[in-house]
Parts: sequence; C-alpha cells; structure tokens
Amino acid sequence: MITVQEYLREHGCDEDLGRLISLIADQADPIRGAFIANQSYATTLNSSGEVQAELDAWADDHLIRVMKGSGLVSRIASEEQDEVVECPGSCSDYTVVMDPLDGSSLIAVNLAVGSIFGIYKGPILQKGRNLAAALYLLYGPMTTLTLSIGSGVATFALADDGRFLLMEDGIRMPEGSIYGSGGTRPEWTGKHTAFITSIEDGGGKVRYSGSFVADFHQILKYGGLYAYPASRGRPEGKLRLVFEAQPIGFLAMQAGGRISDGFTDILDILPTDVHQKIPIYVGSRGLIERLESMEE
Ligand code: AFP
Repeated sequence: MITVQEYLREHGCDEDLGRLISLIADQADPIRGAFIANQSYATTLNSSGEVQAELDAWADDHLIRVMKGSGLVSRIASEEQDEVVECPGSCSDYTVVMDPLDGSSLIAVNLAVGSIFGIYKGPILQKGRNLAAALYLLYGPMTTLTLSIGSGVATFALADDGRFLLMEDGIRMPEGSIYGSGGTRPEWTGKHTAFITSIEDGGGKVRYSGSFVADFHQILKYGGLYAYPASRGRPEGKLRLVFEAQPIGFLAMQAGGRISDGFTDILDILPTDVHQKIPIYVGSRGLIERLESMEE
C-alpha cells in the first residue's frame, strides 16, 4: 500500500510542497470530526454574500491556523475571507487558495461535501495552468484525497490509522453522459439550454447533488459534464474562479478532461479579483469542445 507521502516522494515532489500537501491531508480527520458538533448556520455572510454555516467558519479558522503555524505557506486566500491572509516568517513562497468546505448546506442531510485547495508558487492571481498542485478532500462514505502535482491525478482513501492510501493512480476521465447543471431552466441562456438538451437527446443521465466536489468526482471517474452556467440574472455564474474553478479545472486537465467558461479554457484566464465568479463547464474533453463550437 502506497501512502500519499510515498507517492509524493516517488513523483519527485518538491520537499516543502510535499510537506504542505501532507499537512492539508492531515486536516481531513479533524474537519469531518467537526461535522456533528457544528451544524447550525451562523449569522455571518461570506465575501460572496452567502450565509455561512458554522462549519464553514470553523473549517476556515482551523485550516488558516494550522497553515499559518506551519511556516510552509506565505499567503492564504480563502472563499470565507474578505482579505488575503499573509503568513509572515514562512520558509517557502507558496500560496494556498481554498474553499474550506464546499457544499456545507448538505451536511445537515448527510450528503457528501468537500474541501478544495490550489497551491501556487508565488502570488495569488495567476492562471490556473500555473498551479503547482491541486487537491480536494471528499467526505463521503469514504474520505478521499484527489491530488495532482502536475503528473496526472491520483486518489487516496483515509484508512483507520490516519494514513491516506493510494486507491488509483493515472486517473483518466472517459467520455461519458452523466451531467448536472446548476441554476434553473427558465434562467438559463439559449446556448446553455441547447447544449443541455443535446446531452439529454444523446441519452444523458442527470446526477447533481449540489456539492461541486462530489459532483465533479463522479465526472472524473465516469465522464460527462458538471456545469454552473451564466444565467440571465447572474451572468457571472455562481462559482468562484480562484477557489473552485482553477483547482478543479487543473485536476480535470491532468486527467485528460477540460474546463471552460463556455468559450475559452478557464485555465488560461488571469484572475483580476480573488473573489471573482465565472460560469463553469467541466468534464469530458469531447463535450466541452462541442459546447465551445456552438453558436451563442
Ligand atoms: P457552498 O460552498 O456555499 O456550500 O456552495 C456550494 C456550491 O458553490 C457548489 O458546491 C455547488 O455545486 C453549488 O454551490 C450548488 O449551488 P445550487 O444550490 O444553486 O445548485
């Protein structure tokens, strides 16, 4: 059985980056351990104006405290923080961008949720293609870690002894027909409606839970499409470029899939604001290319 630490060494991962990834992996247990105790909604709003669950704030505080204390991170941008958190005294130049708890409203109904991380060398506002690593924790029937350090994608499962053990390496996203789209049909744009209809006409099967990490993970394994599109009332979509689209897009690309805003590859977009939102289409390469070739 290969542990995540052994995998990182075998793949020639930079030592500090490997230590940082290990540190993040070690937080899976405390985060999922907090689910029972912290289920209510706080009265606070996050930077995107969304009501925070207590757990959102707890996971955010916990991760920032652990990373700040590690000396391995220079700055942290979190979906839950208005401002970038500077970490003076760091021995490295790594930036972590994160959604500490993605899909947290699903915890009350015991559906799978996740945590998303991107790690850059240098400043925050970079193209997603520059990521040194992207990873997510998925708290489902198993707790898993899905990771890329730029040499393919691997998934590890958390064992009883606290180690993440390799389940699958070299994951390739197949062409597939599972699909899920956020938003509501009356609000969708003409192009989005036509695209989803074409998938349905081709025998597509809807699977959408409301947790980006969980919904993406099944697309990674089975192929197909996850979308959170622009809508008439919300042209920028709902999901965040830096915290969600870039890390998940990097993982999709490393598995042979694609991420797009409907027109262009999201990994080529230079963010101008940490909290910027973007319409997202992520999934099998063929489907995304078909979407991009469709007329508006
Ligand atoms: P939170 O991170 O605020 O819980 O939002 C979840 C999310 O950003 C993403 O995980 C889901 O895919 C999407 O929102 C679900 O949104 P809808 O409830 O509008 O479908």
